[in-house]
Amino acid sequence: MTLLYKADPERGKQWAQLFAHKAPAIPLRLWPDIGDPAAVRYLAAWQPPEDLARTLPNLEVIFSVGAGIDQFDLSGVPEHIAVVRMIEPGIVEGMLEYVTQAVLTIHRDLFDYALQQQQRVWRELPVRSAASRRVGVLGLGMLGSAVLERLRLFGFACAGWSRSAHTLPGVECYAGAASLDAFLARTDMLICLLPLTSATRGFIDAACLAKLPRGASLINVGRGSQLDQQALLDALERGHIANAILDVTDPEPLPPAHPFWTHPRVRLTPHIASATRPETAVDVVLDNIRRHRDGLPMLGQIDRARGY
Ligand code: NDP
Ligand code: OXD
Repeated sequence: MTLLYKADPERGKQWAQLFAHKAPAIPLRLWPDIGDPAAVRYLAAWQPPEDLARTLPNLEVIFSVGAGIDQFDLSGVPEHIAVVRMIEPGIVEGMLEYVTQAVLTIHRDLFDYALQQQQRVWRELPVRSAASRRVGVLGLGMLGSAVLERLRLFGFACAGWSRSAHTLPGVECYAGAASLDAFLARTDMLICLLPLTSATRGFIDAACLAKLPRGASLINVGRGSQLDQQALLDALERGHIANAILDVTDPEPLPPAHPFWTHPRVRLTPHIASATRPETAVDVVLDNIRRHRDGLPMLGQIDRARGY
């Protein structure tokens, strides 16, 4: 009953130490040292090996080492293999830090102050209350709902949009395509925390951006291909969108000549908003292995038809 780890090798060493300590009965192997392929029942991976069914003939479960599973080509994963995304407190904490700093950067006018600094200008801008800023989160799952819970504490006017109906204290919840326009029309800071699926690819396009109020800002921490990057550039050019903070792009990294690199109203980070923390992720994977052995549902098992 081996677990094979195939992701960042440095973190793999931490996984191996944690497994040896917490679950010595479950052998953990680090890719590419797979040992007996027939013994591998569990795979923890960012990218599964090619030709999965032949490489690991007795595989039962793939655990994504990230919250997203869009990096897997599910057509190459046989139906009987369960796919589980990462639901663990460490990844939530990282996202709370990232989105909070992004929202506060925009709220406290740090884009404008950076431009003023370049020109050696010392000028106060009027300080607005958090309550006067309307934050809107696309996606009310593990991350979107946690982000809204945190942003509420600052007093922002919070709303979220998702596929199915949700109720979150102090958050205006919108659900489904019919309510999207109303959600966008009341949103000054749009934060994308949708999973990448066929329904969300290219979701933030020219039409979507046009429905935001003039002067709105965008924070994309979902996936790069959810955003039409040219549409964002056009909207920034027209001043319809004021600022964008992008942790994800398409491709990653962007080519050196891409205008985002030098755009004064765009801040880029290299897909670091959050990452699984081995010390908390291993507990979640071990719990799911126990559940799987006991025939219980695993936490985070994805619905292949929905794509997340
Ligand atoms: P969840 O699966 O917990 O939540 C997804 C949410 O999106 C749900 O509320 C779901 O609606 C909603 N949703 C999905 N499809 C649609 C749709 N077509 N229309 C409307 N709403 C939709 O995901 P997480 O919160 O765990 O993670 C979200 C994403 O964040 C990940 O998939 C990943 O891409 C990204 N991420 C980025 C990181 C980074 O470092 N930049 C780090 C970690 C994650 P419903 O509730 O109705 O099902
Ligand atoms: C994830 C990511 O999905 O790091 O976890 O993007």
